[in-house]
Amino acid sequence: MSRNQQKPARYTITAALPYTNGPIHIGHLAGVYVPADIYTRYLRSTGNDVAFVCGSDEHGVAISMKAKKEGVTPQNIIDKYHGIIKQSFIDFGITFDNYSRTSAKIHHETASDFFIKLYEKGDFIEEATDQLYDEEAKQFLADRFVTGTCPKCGHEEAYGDQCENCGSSLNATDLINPKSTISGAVPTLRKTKHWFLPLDRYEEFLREWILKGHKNDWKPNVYGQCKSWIDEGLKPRAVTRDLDWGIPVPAAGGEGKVLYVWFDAPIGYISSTKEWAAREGKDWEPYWKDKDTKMVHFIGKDNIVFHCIIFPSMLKAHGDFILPENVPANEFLNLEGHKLSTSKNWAVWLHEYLEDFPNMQDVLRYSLTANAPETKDNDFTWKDFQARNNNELVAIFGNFINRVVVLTNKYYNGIVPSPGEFSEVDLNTLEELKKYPAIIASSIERYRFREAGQEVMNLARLGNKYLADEEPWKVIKQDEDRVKTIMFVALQISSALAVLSEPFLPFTSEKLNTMLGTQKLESGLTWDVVSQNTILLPTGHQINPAELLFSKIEDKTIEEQLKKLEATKKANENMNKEVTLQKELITFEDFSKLDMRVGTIIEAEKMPKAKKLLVLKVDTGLDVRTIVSGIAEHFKPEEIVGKKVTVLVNLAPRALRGVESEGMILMTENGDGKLVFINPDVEGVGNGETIN
Ligand code: B3M
Ligand code: ZN
Repeated sequence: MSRNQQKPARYTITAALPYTNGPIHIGHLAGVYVPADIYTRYLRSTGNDVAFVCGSDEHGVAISMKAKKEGVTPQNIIDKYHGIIKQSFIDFGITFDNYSRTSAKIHHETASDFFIKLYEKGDFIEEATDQLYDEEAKQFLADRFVTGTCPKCGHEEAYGDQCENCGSSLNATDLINPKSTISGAVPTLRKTKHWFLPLDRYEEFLREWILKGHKNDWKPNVYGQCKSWIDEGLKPRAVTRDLDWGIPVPAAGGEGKVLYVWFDAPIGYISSTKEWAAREGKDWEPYWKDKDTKMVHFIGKDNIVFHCIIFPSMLKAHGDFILPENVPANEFLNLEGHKLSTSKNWAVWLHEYLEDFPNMQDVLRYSLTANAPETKDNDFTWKDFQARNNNELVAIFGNFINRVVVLTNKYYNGIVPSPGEFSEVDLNTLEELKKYPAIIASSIERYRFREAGQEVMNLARLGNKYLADEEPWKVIKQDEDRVKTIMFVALQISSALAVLSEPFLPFTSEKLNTMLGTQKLESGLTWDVVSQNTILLPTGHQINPAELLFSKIEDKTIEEQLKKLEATKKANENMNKEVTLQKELITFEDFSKLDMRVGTIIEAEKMPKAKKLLVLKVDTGLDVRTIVSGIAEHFKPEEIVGKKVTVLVNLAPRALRGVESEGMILMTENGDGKLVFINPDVEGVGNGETIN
């Protein structure tokens, strides 16, 4: 029996707190937020009591690095991106009950209290140990302030606290060949006191709770990672840092130290719940302390160790809180065959997507769900995005609904007709319809959202095929009563679709419910109503006019997106290009000998029998002179006449192919390898290009 037929339950659903060091992209949506939202919408639609909480993760080295890079304070960074991220979630219909932030006072208090409870219970090991230190930057190196080779998998860009390649949680001193990301220096070791969570003491608990208790219901990719870490042996982990940005350590000797971001951030789920409950006049404690509450953490695979090993050990040590029932972590989404990367701008940013595809959130939600990296990394391509939209949303779902609503308005002024006797096809179709709520519920409850989303599309296929086979637009000519029955059946399928699609296509579902006027139904249309009835829209019910649910995406639109990515790739190549070494030093006297003037090209022609040379007449302000320039493969003569250029006028004249050239026009090369003139408004020239 699927859960939606059991008594309503209480759920706490958490979604990973995004770092506020940049906007969010499709990988975040696919990996964490759309699956979490689908699950939550389904739970609400089946009458459960749900707290869906999230918030901005505003501490940690990632924020400090971004601030340093942009020359602003960490507070500036978190204020800028907290707002952008929060708005993106609203725009994409991610229905958090609360979206908080870890810089909030309520979180500082909650996290500090949590630390003090463990501290006073003596759960921490307090110890001065050797930690990596950057003698140039004069600071300890933790987390992303240091990179090196992962001792577990050999990945060469592992961070001080974690390897993103294998997901392992690391101590910075575990890294092989560590290097400071601040100064590039090789770190030294210095003693400093920290508080350690003795994970090894929780091995037995973790074995019992995970390896025995969740062997069959946790996803293999999650269970497998947990098993390998536990089997490898768990070590004490420092939960404090020598940093100036974060929650101050509330313990003697904690001056100048803060809580480790991965100690405080998961507690952010608790503080977000408290903040929500206070605003709603609810009691937060049942959501975190009642053994009947079901808690599910939605995360990406790089967060598994923190949500399955470290945070549960903290919760166990604290003693007041429940543990997660499941942590259905997704793998990573790639973009056009390459890893999504904030730093390389290799991403589809949500705010930019909406500029290019206004009001098409559901198309992205649908295509990301259809390609969700649920069991392995997967790839988002713009071609697939277009195909999902045109071949499924437009051609099946949209086409079906449009026919039903247009024909009902055309034949019956929008009034649901009274059906005659059902044919065998009608009865079989209604039997099929009856199965879908449970089929989709079962997939959702097993966190198989790709499968569930395709079952919703299969329901649309059922309707689309039924209408195409029954052809009411033809039958109307000879058997009006038959058409009434066909349209009646099709309207029932449409109503079921309006409800069952809501977790996946919330914006479409809302439009569909409006078109069908389901808000006017006495009992309202819920998952349970759809599960128990196939007659959902009664005879005589008035529906509303049709509106298009989806529109075709043309090839040129996709080409524009691919061009944007191409430009990003070029810019990255340009940034990564080998920079020619600096020439030997010259004195200021040497430099002052150079006489460079603004000039204008007033004539240009190709040098006969010399494919690279143009002969130019240049007005240098001093005179009009001839200059021979090797730019014939980059510019047509006619396109540079009148162009302002920078001219080295006191270069000794030299004869080129019999023509005396008096000076040099300064050029450089852009990311595409094309020569460009050096002048104030030239774009796309990367740093470090030679100027000759
Ligand atoms: N801020 C997300 C990340 O690792 C991290 C999640 C915290 S959830 C408590 O990118
Ligand atoms: Zn690794």
